[in-house]
Amino acid sequence: MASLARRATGPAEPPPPGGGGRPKHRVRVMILFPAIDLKDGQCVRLKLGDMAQATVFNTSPAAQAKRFEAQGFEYLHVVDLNGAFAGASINGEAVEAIIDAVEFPVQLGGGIRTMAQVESWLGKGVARVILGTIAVRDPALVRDAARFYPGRIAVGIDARGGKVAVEGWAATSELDVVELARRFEGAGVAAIIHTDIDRDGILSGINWEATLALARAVEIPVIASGGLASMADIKRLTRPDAAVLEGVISGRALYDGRIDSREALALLRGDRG
Ligand code: AMZ
Repeated sequence: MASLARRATGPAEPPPPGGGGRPKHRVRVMILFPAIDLKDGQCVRLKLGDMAQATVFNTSPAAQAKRFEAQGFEYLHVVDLNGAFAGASINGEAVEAIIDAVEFPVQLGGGIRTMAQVESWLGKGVARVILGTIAVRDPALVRDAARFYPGRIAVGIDARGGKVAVEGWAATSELDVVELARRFEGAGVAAIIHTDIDRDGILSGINWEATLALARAVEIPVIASGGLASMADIKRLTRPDAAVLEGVISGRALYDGRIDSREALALLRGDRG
């Protein structure tokens, strides 16, 4: 997909061709985002978001990022886990090493809670930032950021039983997922990344029902996350009703070889490219 952002030089995606705006729920390319979660400078996967249950998959996040790029992925998903708990970027050095090591666009979340942090990361070459906790606490800030940086702000909605969790998932709000998502309609938000916490890192399969319901309820493109387990999930993405999605994030299944990157990318490109 030639329109993906390269570095901090403008909106992540130009308006689609054809004028008149994007036809509702018509996504051209299904993106498979490999995930790098950073804990204490290393590339890890957690189970159910629990920092005590971390498996280290690579001690060099930059080397892992290069590996994903060489495998043909087109967009990298990075989370600063310590940052999500602390409310500020903690693994900044590792993130900068990743950005320096690769050419493909990187989206970054975890601990980005102020406009200054948004600007700083976009200035350093992150293609788009993911805002989670602050989207609940201060939606106006997210709308302002999206207005200043159209196409470069994504909202991370992490759901536990349909309710939105924040602060590294240590706290669950009373807010409903769709209700939160609707606060950003028309604001220029590039994507909503919907993570099902109760599935994350345990290979139990994507929560299709909740993710597709969200995607149908809003105009903002939705990315599925949490639980991607096997090629069956990838195949599920090629079914017509999944065309409302912009993509899917894969962590553990890619690291432990349950999903073969070549096979998965070929399947998605064959069907959607
Ligand atoms: O695994 C976790 N405990 C976790 C996680 N992966 N907690 C937060 N996050 C991710 C969210 C989102 O991408 O999925 O951190 C980001 C949100 O961070 P913040 O600081 O904006 O709430």
